[in-house]
Amino acid sequence: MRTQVAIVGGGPAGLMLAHLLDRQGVQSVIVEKRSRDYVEKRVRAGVLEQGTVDLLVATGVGDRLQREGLAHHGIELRFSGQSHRIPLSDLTGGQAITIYGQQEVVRDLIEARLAAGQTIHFEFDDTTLHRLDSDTPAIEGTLDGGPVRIEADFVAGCDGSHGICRAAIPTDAHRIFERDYPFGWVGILVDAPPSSEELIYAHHERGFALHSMRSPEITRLYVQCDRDDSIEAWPDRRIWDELQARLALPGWTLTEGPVLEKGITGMRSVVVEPMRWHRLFLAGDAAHIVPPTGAKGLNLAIHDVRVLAEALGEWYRSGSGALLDRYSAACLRRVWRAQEFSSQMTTMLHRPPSDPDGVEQRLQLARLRQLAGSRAAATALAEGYVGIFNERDLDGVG
Ligand code: RFL
Ligand code: PHB
Repeated sequence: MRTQVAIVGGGPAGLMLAHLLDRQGVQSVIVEKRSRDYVEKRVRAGVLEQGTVDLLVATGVGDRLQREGLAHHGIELRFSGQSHRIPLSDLTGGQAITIYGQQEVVRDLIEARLAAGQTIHFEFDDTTLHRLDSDTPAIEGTLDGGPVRIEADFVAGCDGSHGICRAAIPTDAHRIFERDYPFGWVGILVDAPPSSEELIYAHHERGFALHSMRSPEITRLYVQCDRDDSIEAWPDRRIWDELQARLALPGWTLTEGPVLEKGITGMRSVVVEPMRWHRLFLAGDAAHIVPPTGAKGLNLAIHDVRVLAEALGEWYRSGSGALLDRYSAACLRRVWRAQEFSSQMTTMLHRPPSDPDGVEQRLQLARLRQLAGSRAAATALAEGYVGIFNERDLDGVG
């Protein structure tokens, strides 16, 4: 098989890259380890920045998103038994976030690609990468039990945080910056209407909790757990008890319901520099991971592939590699800004495993009170949350 861009991974990054390339007449092949059913049901992100929504809509894959996505104009911070609203839109000149499940974005992109007559090789196994430092890189693997080789001009590594592409870069050709946070999240998807119209980020002495949603009928909830906890340690009743305690507010009730899905995830930050090695380009979680408190991972993945598609488009149109050469640096500025925002949100809201003299907790509360009392502080948070990252400095590769 021969194509122009071979894409490893059919998550949001890989699917959106293929979509943007297709719109410029650049051919691609996607290989995805999992089945279509699995990737369409994998529950993950829920918060889309305005820029992400605008790109999906502008490129013809936003119809259902516009119909079913929930526009949110504020978020709530809960701490010390009080609640404080950050009016995102008022503070950012009208920007909003949209609640729309990542698996819905994935479904829409798969549908668009298949409707356009393009292929996605699901259940592609034993992927290996070859000759990435030549002009003729290739991917090999097995499909339906038989060997397959795909030759290409470029390989896009969109295979997430546990993929093979990052590891294909020789250790002396890149640096990995990593930080593990000493806690994790237990997340549940619940068949019950949300108990609040907006997202609630709760700081509590028992630990962090988050109330989110997927639709007017489905609630998404997260509760801070220990880094090494297993999901078996969190039967449904324990999760509900912690959520009820951490989100409690006089006059407000958290509606419980059947748990549809349950998962546990560690919190870490990773950045790979540079995001390119010869003909291999990393994008999305393959290149960087942010702790989910800032709701930035999916949005960064979409931003990466927008920049990459633009650069590959230029290469095929004019033969110029100038934008490809700037790809990594252009993405990394936004990545580090998102890391900084996510790290601040994470540190401000989670209970550290050890805080013997209570200093950390007092610093967190001082910061939260500043957000509640200062328009300047709240504006800075709102800009980070909706994804206004000094556009002139961060956007595009030009
Ligand atoms: P993905 O989604 O992991 O997709 C990678 C794909 O590659 C496949 N793959 C392979 N395919 C072929 N050969 C191989 N050897 C392969 N190895 C792997 C995998 O099966 C998979 O289909 O990465 P991508 O596309 O970069 O997308 C990134 C996002 O998934 C991620 O950043 C977000 O989910 C992060 N995130 C959030 N981001 C937001 O912007 N807003 C949010 O509200 C938000 N909430 C979250 C989140 C992530 C969470 N978890 C579970 C870590 C909430 C949570 C709890
Ligand atoms: C979600 O709805 O899954 C969600 C919302 C906000 C976050 C992370 C995840 O910060």
